[in-house]
Amino acid sequence: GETAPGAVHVPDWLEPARQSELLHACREWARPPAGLRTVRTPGGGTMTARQVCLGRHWYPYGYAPTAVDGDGAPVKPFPARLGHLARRAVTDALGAEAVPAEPYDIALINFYDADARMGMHRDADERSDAPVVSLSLGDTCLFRFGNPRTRTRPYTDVELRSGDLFVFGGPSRLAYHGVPKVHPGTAPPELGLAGRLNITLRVSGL
Ligand code: MD5
Ligand code: FE
Repeated sequence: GETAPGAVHVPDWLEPARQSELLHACREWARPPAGLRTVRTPGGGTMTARQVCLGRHWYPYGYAPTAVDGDGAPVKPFPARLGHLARRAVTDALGAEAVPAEPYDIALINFYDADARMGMHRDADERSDAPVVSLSLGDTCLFRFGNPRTRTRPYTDVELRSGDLFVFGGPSRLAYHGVPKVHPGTAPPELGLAGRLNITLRVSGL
């Protein structure tokens, strides 16, 4: 359903077998070099969700070709199949006319354990207004979708579950959002994941 203009939640978009495949791939991508790392913020804090990047390395606040705040190795390439997945996701959520002309070229994968959170923020480091595609695996979380003007209310709270798709396009592309809570032990048992994983697919415009 449409949470706000351009923000569309599609529950159960990934069938269980595709969730397992994607989880397996994420575990491979998380291995060194340029694997999973803790993100340090300019203020001296650390993000509680750990992250791995494909295509380009995100660090606060920009993109680099190497894991500049990790081991410095070149970032793993963005797999063509994630580009196909992104275009299919945008088509299903927003319609074929919303699929951008530029290729999807970045994946950011966030791993949340039971205590991880993500504070309210905007994703403004891309030089493209192409929709962001978000895929969730594992534990259910409380996702807080805000508004493009302020970090505060009004916001809409949505539960994101394993297999859910969320696409952020149009006026929702620059909305504030965050993950205030992960619900431990709520992942589908057959998936074999303790915690939550979120994959975002993006167009860098670089
Ligand atoms: C997550 N990730 O669950 C979320 C899902 C991030 C991040 O926030 O920056 O890696 S992506 C949610 C998102 C992306 C782009 C725009 C909007 C939400 N939005 O306008 O609400 O780990
Ligand atoms: Fe974000």
